Amino acid sequence: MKARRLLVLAVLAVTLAAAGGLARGSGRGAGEPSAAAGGQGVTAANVAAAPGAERPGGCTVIDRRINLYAVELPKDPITNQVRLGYGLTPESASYPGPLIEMIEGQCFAITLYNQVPAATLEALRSTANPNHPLGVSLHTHGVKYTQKSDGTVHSNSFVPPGGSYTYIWYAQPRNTNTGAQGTAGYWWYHDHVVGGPHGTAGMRTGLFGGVVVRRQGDPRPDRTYVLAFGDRQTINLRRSSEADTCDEANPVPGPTCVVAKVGEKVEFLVIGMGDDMHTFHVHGHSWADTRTGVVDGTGALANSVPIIDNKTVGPGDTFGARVIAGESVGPGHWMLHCHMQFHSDLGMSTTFHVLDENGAMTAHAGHAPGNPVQAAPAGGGQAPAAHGNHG
Ligand SMILES: [Cu+2]
Repeated sequence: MKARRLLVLAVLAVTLAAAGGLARGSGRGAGEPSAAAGGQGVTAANVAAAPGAERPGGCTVIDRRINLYAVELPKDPITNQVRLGYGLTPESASYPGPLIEMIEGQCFAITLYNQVPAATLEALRSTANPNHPLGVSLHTHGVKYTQKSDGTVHSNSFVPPGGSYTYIWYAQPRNTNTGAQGTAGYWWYHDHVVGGPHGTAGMRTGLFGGVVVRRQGDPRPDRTYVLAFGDRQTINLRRSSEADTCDEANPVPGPTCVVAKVGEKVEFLVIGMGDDMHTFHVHGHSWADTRTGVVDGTGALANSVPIIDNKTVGPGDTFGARVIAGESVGPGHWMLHCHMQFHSDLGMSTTFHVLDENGAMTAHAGHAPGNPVQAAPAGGGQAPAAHGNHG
């Protein structure tokens, strides 16, 4: 119990550090912390009052209640396409949406509010599905949920314009007695309703985000970045310089600014989205091809784990890659890209900016020297929406 209490305190500390770091930012950064992520000790009565709530077997306590808002964002500045996003508040909505982090054994109640205008949803509706209802939803991978939390039209678990609906996710733990494999892993959530019965238009316009389920005792990273490799050679729906908007004087971690200080443990949650195959490759860094992205232990099994720096990601796939920023190779501007050459040539590339130990950003070769900047605080990137404190 003591160890668990320490873990909870450590998790809380990381969350607070992340909150401090992101508060410096523009407010559009993913994982903008919010009081909405609090609200522990939700009673059964509270949850039962929200439409849609129904618990999967084994979920005896709601550990955390989260409000999530689906909103329309400004159009893409390059393509002028409609953009939607999920946020812990309407103001902080982004694509990808906030990272949702769970620990095995936890059960979350997530209430989704649909604030996307009906006219926008109508314009996104596929002409092949003229009678498809207007709405948004929250569909997830990896964790346990009942039909009522499927986030689909046929199960009537979607949210019409102006409405709300509560989804319940259970990070079922591994149980060697029953054979349950557990739910620890790297997953994603997304809309399954906008445009048609598969939510294709919802994902294409920005309704997606990452889910991490950790097992008790899993090593924790200092930062997590969610990177969705998608259609039209995009990373998080952006290409080339749009996918890397780091301000050299003040890099603010977020969906378009992948930054860490040398020595920090950085976790990438990679998502395959859309119709194409991709590969995830980062220069100067490698990771263990395991469930957590790190090697645990020193035995024969640990010694046989492959270390890789390039991994295939197909539609719907997700995995985690854990690296130590700049370890042995130093700070710098490390390319991070799809290794299908025509994809990278067309802009499926961004940069992993590794700051030095003082938090200074090294200049790109050929550029003027960068200004020293404040150390990006640990826990930046995507701050978990909620985690720890399994009650
Ligand atoms: Cu690709």
